[in-house]
Amino acid sequence: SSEERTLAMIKPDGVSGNYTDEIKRIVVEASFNIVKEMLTQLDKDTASAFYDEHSSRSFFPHLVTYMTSGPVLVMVLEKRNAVSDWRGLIGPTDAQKAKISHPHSIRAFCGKNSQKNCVHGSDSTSSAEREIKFFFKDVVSGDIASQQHDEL
Ligand code: YYY
Ligand code: MG
Repeated sequence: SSEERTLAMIKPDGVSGNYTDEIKRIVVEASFNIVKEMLTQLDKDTASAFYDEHSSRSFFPHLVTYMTSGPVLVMVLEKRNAVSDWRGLIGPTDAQKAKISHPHSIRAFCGKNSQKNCVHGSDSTSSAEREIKFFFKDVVSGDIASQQHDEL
């Protein structure tokens, strides 16, 4: 099929700021199917491994502290062009810049700055595959019929 999957996450400031319902409304309205979802609290090792590509950056320790500061909602989203469509919906990394350049984006709406930017989205189909496996080891690519929609 032409369906594609991406890994989305509502970060700690998004969950604690009560943006979950509004973000999920945007997700459904944009015709994504929520294949899987999990409310979880990242520990230091998990957050560090998830963002391993940034481990040498100066912001990395702060990023890990932030990502472990409260619960996150991890979702597998599915639709045609899910990876690029979700990146388009969330907007640029820096939420302050998003408010100017992409005022209707999710990060403009609920993000604070380049760290507390409310949501995550995989940046490529290969990243999506890695990140989906990272959180949902049982999700087999393309095997839609066997997926369960976990209610919180
Ligand atoms: O993919 P995306 O989340 O838009 O940005 P990345 O450049 O991959 O950075 C990942 C993550 O790192 C970002 O969402 C927040 C954090 N971060 C930061 O805290 N400070 C920066 N200057 C850049 C990124
Ligand atoms: Mg990224």
